[in-house]
Amino acid sequence: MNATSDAELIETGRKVFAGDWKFIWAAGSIETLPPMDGMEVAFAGRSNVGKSSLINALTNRNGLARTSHTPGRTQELIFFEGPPNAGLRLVDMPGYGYAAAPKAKVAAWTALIHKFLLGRASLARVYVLIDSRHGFKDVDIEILKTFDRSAVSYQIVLTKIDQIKAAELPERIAAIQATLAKHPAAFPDVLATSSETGAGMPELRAAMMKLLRERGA
Ligand SMILES: Nc1nc2c(ncn2[C@@H]2O[C@H](COP(=O)(O)OP(=O)(O)O)[C@@H](O)[C@H]2O)c(=O)[nH]1
Ligand SMILES: [Mg+2]
Repeated sequence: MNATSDAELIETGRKVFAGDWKFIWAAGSIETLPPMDGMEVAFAGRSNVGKSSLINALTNRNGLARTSHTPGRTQELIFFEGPPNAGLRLVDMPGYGYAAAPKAKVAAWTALIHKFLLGRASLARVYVLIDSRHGFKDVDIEILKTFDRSAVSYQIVLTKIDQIKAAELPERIAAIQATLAKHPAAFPDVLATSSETGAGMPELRAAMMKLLRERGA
């Protein structure tokens, strides 16, 4: 892609995310999902990785997705919808890897997510959030395997890059990419973000605009 269309996608993304974003639906089971409409992108990651903060930063809304200091609380798929005509929804997935979660709960999470990923034609991509300070944990790798078995492409988004030294970022990204080479469903580019400083938000918004275009929206 050339620089002109990059700039154009960033500007389109800025406009779409400057619009009105609202909560539309919460689903605790596969039977209670909202009817498919437009394109959806979902955000997955360990509890506390910064999913809710990222959705707030993307939409410039502090309280849109509740951020919580109590990990592992949300056990629902939460849907947010952008301005009319944008045709875009964001899905906040329940966090995984909460240390105190009982095995049955983990199994229920995996089953819900697996069904969601298999049956959701409107779902264009899953952004898998990874804390830039910690990189991949074993539980993340387990989740990547779940995603590999699904029909949906996924991409890694590093969070909280304001918490690491700028000089460390390239090696963190290289380490992630080395692991991704073993996961064919993974999109090879890694997005580096901070909800605190806003770093990476224009690029992430633009990436969604690109997906919308590829879908012919
Ligand atoms: N420094 C910093 N802290 C962040 C960032 N994103 C999230 N946090 C903090 O990390 C904690 C968990 O964030 P939250 O969005 O609730 O994570 P979730 O469980 O994945 O939804 C909160 O205390 C946030 O303020 C970031 O980009 N930089
Ligand atoms: Mg959250």
